[in-house]
Amino acid sequence: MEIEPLSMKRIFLYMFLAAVVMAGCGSSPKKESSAKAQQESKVVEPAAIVPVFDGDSAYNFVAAQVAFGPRVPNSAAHRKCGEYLVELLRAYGADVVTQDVDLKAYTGDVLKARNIIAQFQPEKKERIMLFAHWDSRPWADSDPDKANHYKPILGANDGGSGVGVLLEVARHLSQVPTKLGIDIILFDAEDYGIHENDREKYRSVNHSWALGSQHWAMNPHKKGYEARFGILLDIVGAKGSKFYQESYSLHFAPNVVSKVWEWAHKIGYKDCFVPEESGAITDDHYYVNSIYGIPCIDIINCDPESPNGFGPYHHTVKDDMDWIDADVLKAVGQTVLTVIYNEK
Ligand code: AHN
Ligand code: ZN
Repeated sequence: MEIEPLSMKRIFLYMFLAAVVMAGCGSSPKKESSAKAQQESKVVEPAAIVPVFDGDSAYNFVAAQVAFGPRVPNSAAHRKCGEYLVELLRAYGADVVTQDVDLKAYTGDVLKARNIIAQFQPEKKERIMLFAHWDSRPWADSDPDKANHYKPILGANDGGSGVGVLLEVARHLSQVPTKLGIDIILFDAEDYGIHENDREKYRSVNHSWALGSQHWAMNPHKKGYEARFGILLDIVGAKGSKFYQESYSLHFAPNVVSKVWEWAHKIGYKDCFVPEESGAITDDHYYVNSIYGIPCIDIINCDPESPNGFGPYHHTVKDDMDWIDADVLKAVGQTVLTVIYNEK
């Protein structure tokens, strides 16, 4: 019997959908189905081939960053991790440039910061920007134990998870090109914002967070740089994560929010991509939107019920690998891959 090409494509599409729906969002992976998905490493959609995102690989990329220790600007761990990220992205075939810059923290401290820009298919004019922050917070100022309030955080989830997902995306970009050019930008010094105990003393200070992205937005790596849209991944790895639609994202880039949540739902991640508005979060995307003008969104786990608005690990010494769930990384990463491989 002959099978006509379209129905063959359909069969692959259904196999793929079945695989992701079974994996669910934050459920433990079914060994057999994920092995099967691996075998079929390419997924055929009517319009696009979307690679299968490997949650375990992303998990390992998070662990690799955490193994350096807290990536606090001016520390040896920070510098070494920066080198690791540049080398890895180069090994994946990206044209990598860095912005090495002294940024002034609200404390007056000078941070030896580095934004890392990995350009895939740099010759293409039509581009998508994917970004995350790679530094970790110098202080666990939300820790339940006061004795930890001046200790640095490991930032497995806060920082590490977004970068881990993007490194796994980069691995796929090295194997299967997208129609558009992709820029993966890892911003530095996102998490040096005002310490809880300094709120009063520095109440007139604004814009203490996201220093690396503010610098980039005022000094892009290429003159006249343009991208169709951008997606920021921040705090995307914790068990049981829910991703609400963040308010600045809805304000600046409502179409991008719709596109991303629609794809997430289509491929089976309804449970964690909740189509409801959360609050506004001052994060790297705020500055890329408001200063530079690229419409971009923030995929970020927040918890409206918790005292600091995020999960219980947030800005505590417990932001470690124990919180990281490969299935959550997969839900986010597969959604991002589906979005970027479908863009033409
Ligand atoms: C503020 O708390 C103002 N912004 C949160 C952005 C953030 C911190 N993302 C990670 N850590
Ligand atoms: Zn943080």
